[in-house]
Amino acid sequence: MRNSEIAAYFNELADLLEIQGANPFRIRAYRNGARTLESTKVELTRMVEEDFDLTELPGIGDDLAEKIVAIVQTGELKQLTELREKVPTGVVDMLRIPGIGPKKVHTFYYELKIDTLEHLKQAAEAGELAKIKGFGKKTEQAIIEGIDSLDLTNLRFYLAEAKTYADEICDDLRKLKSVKQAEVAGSCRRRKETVGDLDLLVTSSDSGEAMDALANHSLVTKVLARGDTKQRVRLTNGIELDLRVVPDESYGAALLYFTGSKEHNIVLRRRAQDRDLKLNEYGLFQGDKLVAGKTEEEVYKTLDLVWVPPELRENWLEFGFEEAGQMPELVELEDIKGDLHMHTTASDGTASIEEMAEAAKKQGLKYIAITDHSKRVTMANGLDGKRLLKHWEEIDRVNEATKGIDILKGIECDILEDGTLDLEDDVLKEGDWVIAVLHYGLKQPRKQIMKRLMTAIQNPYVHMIGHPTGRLILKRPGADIDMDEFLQAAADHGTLVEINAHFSRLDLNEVHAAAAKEKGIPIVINTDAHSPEGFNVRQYGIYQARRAGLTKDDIANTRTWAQMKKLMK
Ligand code: DGT
Ligand code: CA
Ligand code: CA
Repeated sequence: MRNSEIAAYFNELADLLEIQGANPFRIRAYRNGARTLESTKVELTRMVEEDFDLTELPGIGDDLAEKIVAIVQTGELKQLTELREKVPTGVVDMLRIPGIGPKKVHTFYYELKIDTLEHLKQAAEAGELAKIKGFGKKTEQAIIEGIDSLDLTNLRFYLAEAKTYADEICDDLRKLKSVKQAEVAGSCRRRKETVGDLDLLVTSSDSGEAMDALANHSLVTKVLARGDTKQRVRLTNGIELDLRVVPDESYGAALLYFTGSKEHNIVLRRRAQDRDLKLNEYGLFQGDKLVAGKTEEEVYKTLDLVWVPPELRENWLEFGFEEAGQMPELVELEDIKGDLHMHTTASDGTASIEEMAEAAKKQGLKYIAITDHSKRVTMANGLDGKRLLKHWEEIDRVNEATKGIDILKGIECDILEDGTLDLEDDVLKEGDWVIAVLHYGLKQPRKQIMKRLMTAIQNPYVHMIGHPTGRLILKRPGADIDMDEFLQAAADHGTLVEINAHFSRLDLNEVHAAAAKEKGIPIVINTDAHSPEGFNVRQYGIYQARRAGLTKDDIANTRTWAQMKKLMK
């Protein structure tokens, strides 16, 4: 435990005490103590282990010293745990509003009984805050703007990051004796592109053990709230996680409930009502009698439904599949045989052709296309026609010498701003696999963007449009594309489209990927790897395809290269 983490306990303690209206001297003592700890160079954990007398440090008296020892030895501060139970999380959240301190929060909570940011904003908008002494219209406006600026809904994380953290914690909780089952739920289980917060579900004979283990986990920096069966913590990367401990007989119902989506759940609850049943996180009930709840399958079955893969639980495609009596067998990672988008040191990759081929083999792939950048991407040392033809000779040589995988001659060719391709047809036609992409001028008007895409789609040597919109999730929107026109043209000219598997691209998105399937366009899932580790994003492309309801057949590179060529122009 770092000193700053110990200090955080005292700062939180001071905040909570002040919200409660405790003695100002005590509050100040904790704040000063926290400051002292933050500036102490010696590691406190070690000092405690070595039995050093902490009261020798300036600003640390008996009370603080005792508390530091407790924190280091147990990871807990009893007084803080008790205070957290008394002050709702929503009230503590108010401290995040710029210019709002514990004193004002005290007034909101104890005088106005406001306990969430949402209600606080509503009260400010209704002019209720200006009625109390010391608050004016200006403060109200500042509070409204302050809450908006927290941008709570937009604080989201890439699936890849959220899932990595959640999986590690989940695996560790599973190792506990008292824990029978543990599963990640929420948007992470549905494999959404981004995750707001993590939801973790465990069944356990001893909820305390699971919660203690979570509180002490190396990825957890702070316990935000703790009840008998619920705990909310903050992880080292800032994402928050809700843990829920449920009895074994409710596991399926709870997993269903906390996986969501809310919209999917609403439909399920309505179906339950139609059958005179009641569905909640504890089970499916007939009166007081539990009729299903141990597994998700059981609950679905009682509602006359087949189990729905979590990726489809958005009240979008799944109930149509149910009605038609055909829940699709969604594509799986193991189905993928080739990867047709990657880079080497010839442009901006970090590994050689051989190294990429070896790494691909380890992933179980049977063929890859090396697709370095074309010359327009000067930053990435893009290839001109002459260098590309040489590079392709080299690829042929390496391919000859490499067993167990086919290495294809590819290129990621830029579609220039003026609507022409970065390389001549005479060059492109020598390759096995040509990707065309938009990199520059993404903000051009729709008309020009469409003109560029049409050039590429209609080119007889272009096999696929890579990351069609060029968006970067959480960073920038994609180009303004008439998606229907784009996909229709691709279908008409036999040009394939990509789901780029990189977690910041996932381009096409699930709605457009489903539309591509509708038009009968084979979709290619590629990693766009720039290093051997780059192949690790393969799974995210699969999740995106699954969320679009796509099966093995819908994905072109689940075929062998020989079979796949039949789908290409
Ligand atoms: P997120 O965290 O914004 O990425 O999205 P979710 O889907 O993980 O949402 P979250 O964390 O608020 O809630 C987790 C699940 O719990 C959600 O998918 C469905 C369920 N849930 C939460 N609140 C409600 C609710 O008010 N009604 C229903 N039916 N389900 C809810
Ligand atoms: Ca969530
Ligand atoms: Ca949640």
